[in-house]
Amino acid sequence: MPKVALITGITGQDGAYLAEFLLNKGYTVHGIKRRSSSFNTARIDHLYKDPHERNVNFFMHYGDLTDSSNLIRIIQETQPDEIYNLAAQSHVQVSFETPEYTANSDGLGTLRLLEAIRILGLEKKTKFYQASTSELYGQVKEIPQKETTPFYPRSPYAAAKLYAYWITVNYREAYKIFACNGILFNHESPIRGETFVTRKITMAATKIKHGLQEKLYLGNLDAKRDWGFAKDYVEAMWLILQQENPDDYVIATGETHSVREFTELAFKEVGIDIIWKGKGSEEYGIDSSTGKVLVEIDPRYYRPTEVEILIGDPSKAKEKLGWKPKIKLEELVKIMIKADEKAVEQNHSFE
Ligand code: NDP
Ligand code: GDR
Repeated sequence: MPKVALITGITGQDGAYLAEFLLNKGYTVHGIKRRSSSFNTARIDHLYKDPHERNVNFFMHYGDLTDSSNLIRIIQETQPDEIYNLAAQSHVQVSFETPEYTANSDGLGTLRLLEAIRILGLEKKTKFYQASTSELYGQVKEIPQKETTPFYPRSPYAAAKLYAYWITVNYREAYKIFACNGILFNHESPIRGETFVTRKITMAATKIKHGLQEKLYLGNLDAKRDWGFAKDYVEAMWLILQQENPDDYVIATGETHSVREFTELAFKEVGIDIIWKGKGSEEYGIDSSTGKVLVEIDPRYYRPTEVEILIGDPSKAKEKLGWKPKIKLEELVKIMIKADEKAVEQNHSFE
């Protein structure tokens, strides 16, 4: 019998890559998607199979992490060997505007899934992966950050994910559920949400090159992140659940770069050399050959509390999982720009 996986957040960046990865491994994959008034399945449409066909191994269920009865029913019906909890209100800045909802979906949502496993008596059968985050380190206490580095969340998102982290550890210890945290540092791709800074930058650089956008407005250029490639990271999620014992792992590249550096790389990739002038909120980026201002600061993108620097130490994952990142920043930027170029060209041909 093929293994059965249930993925929450299947319509997101990681959910889509993980679904593809598990289907390639021969899993039957069930995903939970939210009802929406507009289409929200663009990232997984290529995996869709008509449920009337034979040998279908990919199924979608309507659901929401804020609805326990719905989660219990889906888990009862699907009897998963592995649950990957990737669903979340995942935008840090938005969490300052919707803190209660973020706590409900990201914090309590994790508890609801773990309780469902317990209520259904699946403690011995169902393994559980929790999408934990480098945001837990927040105001960092150690560089680089590893599994033993103390947490100091700096946003409602991170505080909600802190609860989710610890409830996962607690259910592992209290009920012997094979429950694990992957503490993943930022990971990006051509299907990254368009309001996260990397994708916002690669799309803007591409559009500016093609004359489809005038300027890019950004917030804190000094923030530093350890950016990896999402496809590499979903493999780590799977590896974490294939070990003999449940445990928590940092997944990162071990390199850190500023938003300013990422911006320079993206513009360089489309053939524009950016030079920076001014300081703080007055800083701006110009095209060195034309002198045109292409990047400006909009303080609206500053966060009430910021995470200034993240850099992960993935040694444990390397040693125990045999995992290491294949794609580093320069190549990641190239992959993202190439995909955005293609999208711009395709849109053009429709105009
Ligand atoms: P996305 O924002 O791309 O995807 C989030 C997914 O969660 C979407 O499918 C979304 O549905 C779904 N979702 C949101 N709220 C609910 C809810 N209440 N009930 C059910 N589903 C919901 O995130 P990523 O794929 O980038 O990240 C996956 C997970 O990993 C998230 O939990 C995130 O917090 C965490 N994480 C991400 C990192 C990253 O760098 N990408 C790093 C570390 C952790 P819809 O499409 O309808 O909006
Ligand atoms: P992050 O990602 O908050 O690290 O959370 P994001 O790309 O939103 O921000 C990264 C850094 O860039 C700075 N920044 C801007 N950010 C956005 N979104 N838009 C801007 O215009 C901008 N200008 C500067 C931010 O201040 C920040 O310092 C992501 C999410 O995927 C989380 O779900 C996940 O847990 C963490 O990564 C690890």
